Amino acid sequence: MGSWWNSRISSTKLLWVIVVCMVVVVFIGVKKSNWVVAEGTVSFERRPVVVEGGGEVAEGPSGGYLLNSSYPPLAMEDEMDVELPVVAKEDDLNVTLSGSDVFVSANQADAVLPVDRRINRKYTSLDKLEARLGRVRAAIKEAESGNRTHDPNYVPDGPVYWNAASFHRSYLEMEKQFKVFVYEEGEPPIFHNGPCKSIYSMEGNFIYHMETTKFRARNPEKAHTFFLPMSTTMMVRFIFERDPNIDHWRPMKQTVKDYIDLVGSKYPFWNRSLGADHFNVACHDWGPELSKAVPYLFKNSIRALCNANTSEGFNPSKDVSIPEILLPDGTTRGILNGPSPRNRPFLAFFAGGVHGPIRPILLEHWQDKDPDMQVHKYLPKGVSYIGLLRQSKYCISPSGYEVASPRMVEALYTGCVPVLIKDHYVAPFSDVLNWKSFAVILSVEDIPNLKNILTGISTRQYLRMQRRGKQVRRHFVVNYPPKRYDVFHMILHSVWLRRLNIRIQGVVDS
Ligand SMILES: *[C@@H]1O[C@H](CO)[C@@H](O)[C@H](O)[C@H]1NC(C)=O
Ligand SMILES: *[C@@H]1O[C@H](CO)[C@@H](O)[C@H](O)[C@H]1NC(C)=O
Ligand SMILES: *[C@@H]1O[C@H](CO)[C@@H](O)[C@H](O)[C@H]1NC(C)=O
Ligand SMILES: *[C@@H]1O[C@H](CO)[C@@H](O)[C@H](O)[C@H]1NC(C)=O
Ligand SMILES: CC(=O)N[C@H]1CO[C@H](CO)[C@@H](O)[C@@H]1O
Repeated sequence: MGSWWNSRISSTKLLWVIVVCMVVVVFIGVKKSNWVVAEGTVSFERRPVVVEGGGEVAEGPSGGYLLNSSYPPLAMEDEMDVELPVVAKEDDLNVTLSGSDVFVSANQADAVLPVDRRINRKYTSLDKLEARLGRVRAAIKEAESGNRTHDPNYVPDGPVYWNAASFHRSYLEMEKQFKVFVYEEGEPPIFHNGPCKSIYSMEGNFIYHMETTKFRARNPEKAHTFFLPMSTTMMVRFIFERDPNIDHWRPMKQTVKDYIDLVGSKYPFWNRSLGADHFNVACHDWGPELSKAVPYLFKNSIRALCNANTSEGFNPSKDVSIPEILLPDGTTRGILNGPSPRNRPFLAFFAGGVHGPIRPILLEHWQDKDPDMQVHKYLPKGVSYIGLLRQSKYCISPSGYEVASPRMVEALYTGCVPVLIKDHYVAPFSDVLNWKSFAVILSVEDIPNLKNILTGISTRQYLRMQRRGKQVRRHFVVNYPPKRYDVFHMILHSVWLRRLNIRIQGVVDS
């Protein structure tokens, strides 16, 4: 044991870790790296991540995600086969996230010595993997100032990105390195399945594409993250409790809990990170609530949610906002284009149900008030919704019952500039995209002034936003099979970024 070890760990703590222990180390840098900070568009709240039992608190980054360039130099791959220091030096760590239940007591561990050797080998591969991620972080950081890499399909560029060069490098590194292990446990229709049509289509789409993509690792030892292939929408459809005398959440939450218990007892990975390198997707309104079935799923795991409502615990430093995309027949056929700005006679358009607190205010001020402002409840028969999107310069996307709505993607698909009126919402891919460059972001208080605000935007600025909206469209398009830079890859990239921001470390001391 090195002397630094003795000097840093008290003898009581040493007892805990004496034979085998696992420590999850979450690296959270403090630097505001502008490429992933969504200034103003969304509120990046600081939310503490509290791990039960451990009592230690990991603070979220102040303002965005970080790629702290001053990670300690990492050993080259070849050297990694030799045993590594048991824990990172204290100054390497920002926050240590270590629940007491990740420690194995000396007595327990004595009895299972053969297992230790197995675990030992496992950690070596984890350490290699982490070392490679360390080099990726450095490469992404370097890309901010370096020359651009050639890319045959598309080179991200321009103000729609917080930092196009860093994003590009991060994307290319993801393509080279990222490996996701998909648990095979669970049966359809709840698992390995999900809707691919209609409003929750992103759930089924992602699950299906994740199971068939080249990013899927067959060997979990080589995986950076672990995907939980469960569908909230399918749970609601098949095991929702309709008896009003019974807690209707219970069977669904029990299913989530049973699944995590199953994979957590069968494999070492959930316990190793307390869920921090695990992720799931949910587009259904109840996704956030069902994730509460397992405290670590809610607090530690990467939850890719359509309903990225910060008031419901969405934490942008670890969770991923995904777009809600309404696919009537499961494809984007016929909805991916629109006329030029010159051929858009209406200033603004909205049509939809009077759900939630914001829409009544919008309708009160603008329904049937002004022919430039096409604001309606439901459209009369024979009037085309998609046609009005195409005839309008700005398309209003207010929250309904939930923050997510397919309207902003419909706007981008049809060349209409989205106007977001949402509270507590983190827009999809805000880690990479600067929404303010291609959308108008307003608060509820702006509604009475809506027309003035929109007419106050110069034609030049409008044309810029419209052009940029067409540029980012590729990031929201659903393809079969997925294409580079499309919505599947953007969701995966957001997960990749979250994974880059943590460091998981197995500790063996023998
Ligand atoms: C990066 O992380 C190191 C160690 O965690 C820390 O000492 C340093 O202050 C951080 N750098 C910045 C710019 O935040
Ligand atoms: C960037 O490109 C220029 C010209 O092509 C070259 O001279 C320079 O060395 C390159 N810089 C790096 C860091 O590769
Ligand atoms: C993970 O922890 C749980 C609860 O502490 C335990 O029941 C389970 O057996 C552990 N899994 C493994 C693979 O050790
Ligand atoms: C977001 O979460 C808060 C807190 O649970 C809730 O009051 C609100 O209705 C949710 N949805 C929207 C659209 O804000
Ligand atoms: C040990 C260490 O460097 N801790 C820092 C982690 O980051 C927070 C801010 O996010 C700092 O306040 C801590 O000092």
